Amino acid sequence: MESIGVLMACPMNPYLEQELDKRFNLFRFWEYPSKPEFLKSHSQSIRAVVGNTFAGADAELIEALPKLEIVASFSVGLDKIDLPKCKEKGIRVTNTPDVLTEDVADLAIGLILATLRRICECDRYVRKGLWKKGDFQLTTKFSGKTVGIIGLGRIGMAIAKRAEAFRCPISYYSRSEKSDCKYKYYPSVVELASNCQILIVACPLTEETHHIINREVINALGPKGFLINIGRGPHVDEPELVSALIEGRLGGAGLDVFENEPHVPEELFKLDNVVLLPHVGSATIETRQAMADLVIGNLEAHFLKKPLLTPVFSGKSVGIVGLG
Ligand code: 8YV
Repeated sequence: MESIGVLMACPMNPYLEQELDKRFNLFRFWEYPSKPEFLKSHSQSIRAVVGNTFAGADAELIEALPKLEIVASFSVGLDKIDLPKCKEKGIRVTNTPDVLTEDVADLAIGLILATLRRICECDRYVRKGLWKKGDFQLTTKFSGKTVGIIGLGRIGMAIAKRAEAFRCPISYYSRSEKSDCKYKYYPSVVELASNCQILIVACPLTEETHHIINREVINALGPKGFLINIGRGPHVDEPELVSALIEGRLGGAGLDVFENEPHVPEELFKLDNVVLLPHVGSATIETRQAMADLVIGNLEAHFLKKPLLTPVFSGKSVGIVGLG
């Protein structure tokens, strides 16, 4: 397989890079200052693209690679891949579901605790020597709070199970009600937000879920409500969120993702009621290795004409596209 051209869209994981390099003719896209020149010289040899949530395979790249057979994403989310274009051209798509579910759900709970109990701020308080001057202010209890989850896929469900251990009544919004689900369903995000204290975004980013958190939803969640986003930045109308936090129309927010990563609105840096993370939902050594192994396994399966491990499109049939 050493002669097969594989294009890595951006740096994502050293182990993945090293293992791809051992097996394939690996091109690191970011190392080429002129993308058009690179494509002119190498487009005929590239048969696979490896992308992630920062750089995937858009229509322009897909059109520029006439020999492209498979896009293997180092992520569960597929929002950086032009899926209709892949489908139209019979290009296979794989992602990395399941292996990251627990980490992302763990991080969601961590974000809730950090935001409500102000853990990061407490840490800063101690480091600055402020404890000697007096106790830290009181914070907000998590156990027993009502939790609303947008998107009850694998990740949403894993968060729900964890929140249950904190005695939290769970409700959810998704496109349709789940038949075998004990949690309360709300047919609109505004209704869900009006009926919970902690609202968690855990759905895939699609045209329908873009800015699913808007002014109306934020106002429904209210000054005592908390927003937790472990989905995608563009799920949230960020300027609306920032103004709601500044004006005290929202109690607080725990955010792992942002609209224009790695840029984070600077107004948020001044606020004490937010916790800001650099998109680290799946970022543990164990999970990133498992994700990398899935990417490699999918590429090997494809080129050895074996069944794909985690197909989204396997050429003819269409799997379920989702975050978790
Ligand atoms: C990573 C993610 O951000 O799987 C996803 O959808 O958001 C993440 O696991 C990423 O793709 C790692 O580079």
